[in-house]
Amino acid sequence: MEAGGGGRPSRGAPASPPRVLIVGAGVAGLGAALRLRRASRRFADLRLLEASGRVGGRIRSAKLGNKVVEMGAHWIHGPSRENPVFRLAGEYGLLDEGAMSEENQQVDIGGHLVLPSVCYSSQGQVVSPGLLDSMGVLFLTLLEETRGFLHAADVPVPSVGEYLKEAIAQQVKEWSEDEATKRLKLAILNMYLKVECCVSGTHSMDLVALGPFGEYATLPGLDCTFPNGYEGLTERMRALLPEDCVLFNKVVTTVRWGGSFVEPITGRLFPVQVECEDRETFLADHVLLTIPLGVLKEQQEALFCPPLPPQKVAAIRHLGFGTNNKIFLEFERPFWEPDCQVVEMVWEAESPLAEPPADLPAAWFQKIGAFVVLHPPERYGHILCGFIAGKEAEFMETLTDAEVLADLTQVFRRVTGNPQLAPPKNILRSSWHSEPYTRGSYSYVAVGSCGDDIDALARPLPEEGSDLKPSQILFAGEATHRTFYSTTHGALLSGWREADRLIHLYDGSESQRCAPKL
Ligand code: 6YU
Repeated sequence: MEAGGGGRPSRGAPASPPRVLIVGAGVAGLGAALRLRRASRRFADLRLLEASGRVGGRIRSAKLGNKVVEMGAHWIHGPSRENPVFRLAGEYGLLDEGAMSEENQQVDIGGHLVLPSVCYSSQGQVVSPGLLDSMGVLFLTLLEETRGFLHAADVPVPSVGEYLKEAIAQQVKEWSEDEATKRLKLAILNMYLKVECCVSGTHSMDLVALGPFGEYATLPGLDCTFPNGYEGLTERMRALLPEDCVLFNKVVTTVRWGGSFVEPITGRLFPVQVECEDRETFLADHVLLTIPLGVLKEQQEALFCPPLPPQKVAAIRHLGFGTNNKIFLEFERPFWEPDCQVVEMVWEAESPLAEPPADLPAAWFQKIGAFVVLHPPERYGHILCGFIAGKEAEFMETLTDAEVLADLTQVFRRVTGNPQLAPPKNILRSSWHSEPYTRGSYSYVAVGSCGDDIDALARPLPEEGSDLKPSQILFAGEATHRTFYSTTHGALLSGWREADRLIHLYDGSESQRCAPKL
């Protein structure tokens, strides 16, 4: 290997087309591949290396009995024209009429889906809808306030959680009800905090940075699902690529960059060499990495040679990547009403102003704030999907199905006050923390990091100002999108962004002429 050659690629037609490798065949990687191939014939020398045996990554549909459920991404958040996932799904004919309607696209929920619900307390009672609504409004009002610190010079406290707790403590002083009602109100607010942990994919909102929180952007449109599975999207994307374009079971273990690697057969020189677990190596002019932040956190030191520059390493360390898991439970008969779409649970001894239960084996299940009822019942039967975030979610992964089923049956019996309630007949769970090629669920801006870290993570290598060949390694994936991180549309847009970077690197005018449809 020699030192890397300098300069931008020449503007004239190169002797050989640039060779591009994309690592990871989630929606970011597939999106980038399609954009490159559609933009120009120049990018015909393109392959995806995928560690697992399937495309889709964190878009993963599965079967519970004969029903299709989502182990990863669930909704299109903000399904309207600006959302590229919505546009693609619509173009591929994957959504139902209701989701495609103009009316649906115009609803603006500000990122918070509110569905008809029932809320049970740990005392075995249904919580009054009035009390629940008033606490829901209070919680969302306080949460909205946190967005106001985006451009503030100073923040009163480092985290969203601390801000909410201080604001709640102030509210409590003004409450005039009896002690039992005050306790219940606090327990309800605590339930909303747990749900918010799932939304942000974090163990605690105390870990989520206050200042940058308002930078996450929402789009109009009432969140919708894929009737036949989210995976239809990524399967369709894959089908639009040449058959041999995606190589499966290729776990990339080393990315050597800034070099000069000779291809024996052609004598061509490449700046990057990628090595896989099976020892197979690939040479490339450009490698686009869409590896999840959880994997980068675990493996960045071993993965890159030479090591990543300090700013990139700091971004990987400081940004947050937490676990949000799902537990699907199928019941013979529902214990909820037909119009109910969410079953919430309030643990009366809990409060945002007190420490959460520390005994994971005894209380892990108390972290589940809500179960979504899969809708409509004609399609799903009677399935609840519980969301659980953080350390409790990671602990849940260590249990057996039978243990989870037994614990949750006890919970349902307790909250409904029906000791005879039949256990669920079927269970299916995600375990995103244990997944070797994900190591968690999605990213958030943690205390000690900010949007600039997202941009630092997204910047290609070598860094600007270097005289080495540019854009040898590019970075995409949900964690690299500054305003839509943690979503499928953020991931897709990040893939397109990096594809465009390469297109412009070679010939800006050609990419304009041959711009893809989307
Ligand atoms: C959304 C939703 N959603 C629930 C759960 C999860 C996620 N998301 P990928 O990981 O897909 O692809 C990388 C590939 O790389 C993969 O195939 C690997 O196998 C491969 N790879 C790894 N290492 C490798 C190696 N060494 N070599 C080769 N290959 C390697 N998003 O829009 N709606 O409802 C949800 C949800 C349980 C786990 C979600 C949702 C997140 C998306 O799934 C995710 O962003 C994208 O699929 C990622 O695509 P990718 O291509 O980047 O990576 C204020 C504020 C708050 C902020 N948050 C609010 C938004 C809330 C987000 N919503 C989440 C909610 C649910 C329920």
